[in-house]
Amino acid sequence: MRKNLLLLVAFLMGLSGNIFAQNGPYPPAAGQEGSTAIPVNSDQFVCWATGIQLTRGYQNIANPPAKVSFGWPALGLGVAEGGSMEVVSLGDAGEAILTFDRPIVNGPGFDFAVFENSFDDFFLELAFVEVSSDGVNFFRFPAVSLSSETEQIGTFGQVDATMIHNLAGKYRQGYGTPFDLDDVADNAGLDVNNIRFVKLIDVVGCIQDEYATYDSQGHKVNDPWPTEFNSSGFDLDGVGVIHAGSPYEISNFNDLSLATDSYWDGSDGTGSFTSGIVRYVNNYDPVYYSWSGFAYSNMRDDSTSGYTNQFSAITRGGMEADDEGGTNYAVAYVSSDWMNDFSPIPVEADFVNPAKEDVAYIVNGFFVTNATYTYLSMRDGDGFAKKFGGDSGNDPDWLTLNIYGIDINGNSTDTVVFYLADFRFDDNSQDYIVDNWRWVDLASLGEVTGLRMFLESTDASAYGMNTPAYFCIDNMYVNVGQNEAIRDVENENAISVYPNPTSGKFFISTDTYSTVDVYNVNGQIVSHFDTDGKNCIDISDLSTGMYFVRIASDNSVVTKKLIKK
Ligand SMILES: [Ca+2]
Ligand SMILES: [Ca+2]
Ligand SMILES: [Ca+2]
Ligand SMILES: [Ca+2]
Repeated sequence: MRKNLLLLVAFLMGLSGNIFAQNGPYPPAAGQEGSTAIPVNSDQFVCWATGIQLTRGYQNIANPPAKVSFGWPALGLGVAEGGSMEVVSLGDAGEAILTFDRPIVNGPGFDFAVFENSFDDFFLELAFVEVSSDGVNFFRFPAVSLSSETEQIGTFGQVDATMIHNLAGKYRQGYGTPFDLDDVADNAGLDVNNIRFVKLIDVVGCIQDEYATYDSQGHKVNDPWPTEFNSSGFDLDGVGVIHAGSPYEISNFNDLSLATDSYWDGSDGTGSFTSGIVRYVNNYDPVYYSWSGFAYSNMRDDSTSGYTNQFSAITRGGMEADDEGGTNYAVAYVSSDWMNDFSPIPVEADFVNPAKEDVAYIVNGFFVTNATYTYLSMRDGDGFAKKFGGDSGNDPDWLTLNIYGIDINGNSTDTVVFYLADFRFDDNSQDYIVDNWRWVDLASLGEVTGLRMFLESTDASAYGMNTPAYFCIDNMYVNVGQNEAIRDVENENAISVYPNPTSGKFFISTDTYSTVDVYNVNGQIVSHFDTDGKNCIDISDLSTGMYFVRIASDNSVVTKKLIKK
């Protein structure tokens, strides 16, 4: 409601006319000659962000602690709506890190574009833009702001688009501000043909020394400030990609059917579930009705403490959840080895492997958050586990998620350690328990045949962890394109299957094969065909979904992915 009021007031002020001539050297507003603005419906866009790690900033950095709350993370994903409301507000100095189903690459001209929600060409709320290939080292586009460094652009002030460059938010809603990776190509540590992350950082826009941020030329960046509303700062509508590499496989659990506010815990005895090409192992004990390993859920309870709420994430839903929560994610429970030394038994994920051949892929990473049960136990303590920090708040407690891979030879890789809670800071105000979806980068593990994960806590005894041993994940990105064998298959133009997707019959572009086997995503053969001189295969009897078609001839085997619709 306050947002609407802000928009109305600012709109009426805008009607009084723009106070600027075009004073600067940079491209003008959308629709004007020489503008670089790209309309949201442009066919240049090949994909949009599919993952987001959001860190909200203050409504007013000079008057903490109230933070912005307008919109929700998923409003920064997918195709930009081009309106005022379908956005997520970053707040003063807030940040968003976006991930994509495909790497962004440096093609001719602009490579991606960022959409903000400004309702006109002047109320421009700006953000710095950075990119990364590894999720660790981010490189900022060389921004320029030639706006006044001595006169604050006020709460409803105006920015001249011709005075700013390489800052997101330059153009009004419905028009993307484009970025060319050529501008950051000289950075060691950045592969402009493998950009996996785009990071947006609200500029704050205050010119007081205490809060000022600076452009690449040392100018203070000035934009409308203060904007002490729940929608303060840069408002992200979406990030569209113009030049992209080969797609990743994404395991996001949205391909699993689940009723609202429910979960699957393995009590049907199947022992695992599959999302995309990743298989998640579940152990269910029918005697004790207990489970460990992975489950999946769309539970939304972020307030009920205790074991009865073991299937909820503190985020109230998965990566794509809206204001109502929901959408699927995975919940893991790490049991301890009570038969022996009570050490944690790692939970397991590996890949669907239809050809039963050794495959290893690079897992880019996934998003993680705390389970509600674990979060509330660490925050408040419970009958089994301590309150993190202790009564004084000074105890240096922590909870870590530890992830390692299994390489093609069956050996364990290095371990990536991620802090789900960290109270080791001398300044207790910096202590935190993760309550949003956070990216965990796993590319450093190299090519793996699967992942193993376990938890460790400072609150433990000889009988294992006291802290509830749960965590939640969503959106695992697997880079199958890095695997030479698979890449060769994908690039095998000599044999194709078509149409793909198919509703029943499909054709193979050769009749020299000897056998065709169709595998489901669990690696089970569901159909077998011997050559009979025909190249038409009928799978009308199979249910809809993804299959692998393995075509064998005397001297080669080719596996093709096929969608039955
Ligand atoms: Ca480019
Ligand atoms: Ca805005
Ligand atoms: Ca949006
Ligand atoms: Ca999901």
